[in-house]
Amino acid sequence: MREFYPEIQPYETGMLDVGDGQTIYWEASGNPDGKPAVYLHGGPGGGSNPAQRRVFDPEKYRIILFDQRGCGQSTPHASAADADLSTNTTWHLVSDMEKLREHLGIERWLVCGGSWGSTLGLAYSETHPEKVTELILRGIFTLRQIELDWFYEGGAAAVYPDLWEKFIAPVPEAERSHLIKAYGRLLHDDDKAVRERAGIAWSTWESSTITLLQQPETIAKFTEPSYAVAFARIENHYFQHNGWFEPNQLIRDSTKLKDIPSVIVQGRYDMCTPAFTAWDLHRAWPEADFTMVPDAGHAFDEPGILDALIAATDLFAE
Ligand code: STX
Repeated sequence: MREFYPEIQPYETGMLDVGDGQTIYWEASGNPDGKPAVYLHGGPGGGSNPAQRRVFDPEKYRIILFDQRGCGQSTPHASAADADLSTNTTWHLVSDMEKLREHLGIERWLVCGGSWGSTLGLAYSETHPEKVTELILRGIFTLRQIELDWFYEGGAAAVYPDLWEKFIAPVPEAERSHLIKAYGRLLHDDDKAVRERAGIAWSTWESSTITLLQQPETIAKFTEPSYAVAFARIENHYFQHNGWFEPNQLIRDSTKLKDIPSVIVQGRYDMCTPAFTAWDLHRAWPEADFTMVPDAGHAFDEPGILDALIAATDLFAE
């Protein structure tokens, strides 16, 4: 089993003004003369994480991480009382990636992402295929209604009835037939306590179910109140709009990717983005290498997932 590369620090960081009053945090680590690779974090709204640097050989890659609009160290932060998410959409993020690529003087880069990072990676690559040298995607999520219904409207309650009870607890009974909509209201309530209770419940549900076995440290990190409110608000906003995609758009348009060397990695026991989506993508895009890890959940640091991801970055480093 491959393990993370050693911890490293960025050799350069910055804040990029992307317009609409939004500034995004970015960082570069590894080898400044190495092969450019960008890692797309999850959520949306999850923010980058230093461990994401460590799926790349730092001697071979120039590793770029950034915080998508409204989260992490990007400003303004979506947890603010007066947060306005109207200029935070998938297509704004795709255009931010182009601004960042140009700002860094990168012509083409390897794109790697999991979960929502796979969604954004597909959206970006289907829009700008000529900018992508290779694509590495894990825990495939395409924001189809069936995927949202599975995780946020009751499907996964079949596996986690105990945690589901806690997820729906903040929502008045009369509103439980549309939980995403009900949460959207609670997350923007005038009362900060209501917003935080909702944000923490939302983030607890997600962080408790993304690993095969629950990890208390993961849950603690993702339920810190301002992190949780920003994460939940941004996810909820994207889900209420189905990511601004047409139905099945990302899978349908995967034909545009057939000439890009690509790897898809999916955990069999991924409860957040279940394997049927990765399978549908594999069927539509047979040119991409496809691995179903038999004993893993959703998160990128699950052993079999990490092993397959690093095998892919090592392969493409040559
Ligand atoms: N959201 C899946 C996703 O991208 C539907 C995701 N879930 N949890 C995360 O990301 C964090 C690890 C960032 C908490």
